[in-house]
Amino acid sequence: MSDDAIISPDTRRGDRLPPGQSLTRKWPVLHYGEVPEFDPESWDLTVFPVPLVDQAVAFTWPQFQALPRAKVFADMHCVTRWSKLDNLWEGVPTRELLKHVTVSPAAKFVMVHCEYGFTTNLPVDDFFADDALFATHHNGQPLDPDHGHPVRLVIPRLYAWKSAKWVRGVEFMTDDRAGFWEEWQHGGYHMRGDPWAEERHRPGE
Ligand SMILES: Nc1nc2c(c(=O)[nH]1)N[C@H]1C(S)=C(S)[C@@H](COP(=O)(O)O)O[C@H]1N2
Ligand SMILES: [Mo]
Repeated sequence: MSDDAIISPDTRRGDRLPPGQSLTRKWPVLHYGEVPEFDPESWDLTVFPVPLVDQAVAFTWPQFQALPRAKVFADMHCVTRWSKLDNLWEGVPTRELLKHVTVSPAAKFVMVHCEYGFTTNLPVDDFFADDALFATHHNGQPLDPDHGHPVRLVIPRLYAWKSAKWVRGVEFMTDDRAGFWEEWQHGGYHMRGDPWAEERHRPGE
């Protein structure tokens, strides 16, 4: 662990393994679809829509790289029941966006948009948690393409499917909408996904 890291509060629990999870020492790769190619010329990270933000912004790769950075020490819990503890992530805190846009109090949820149309939804407060990061590095190394290079979201206190890889956009919403794994045809995963409450699936319809 590094002295200057933000410590995710879940790593301070006496028992760091949420109910129904097993420890893994390896780092599994888990996603739907192909691993995208990274093109620094065309890559951007967009934040929208007006009027939920006062202005839509798009960070180019050089602009994103110039943003202030932080480290986060956190555990990772996949809904398929593996947990990987002791991760040191590095990147740009999600809260950094608040220095570039004013978010309306009417924005209650976020839809995260990724390459190839992958999406995931979460409450705005979880998105802006102190330990939430747009990560570029893991344990001192740039992310592998498989793990989300160049930028993935890390939301340590929710199940890892909310930690979207190859993130490209942040959409604020007044009402919640299901992302990819949250849609019924892809499993109906939970709209929030708190591992300590075992919020694996959405309550049935
Ligand atoms: N773009 C994208 N991000 C994604 C997924 C995905 O299918 N597509 N799967 C999620 C799931 S289910 C998990 S457990 C984590 C796994 O991250 P890892 O492959 O780096 O271990 O990525 C999440 N991020
Ligand atoms: Mo997962």
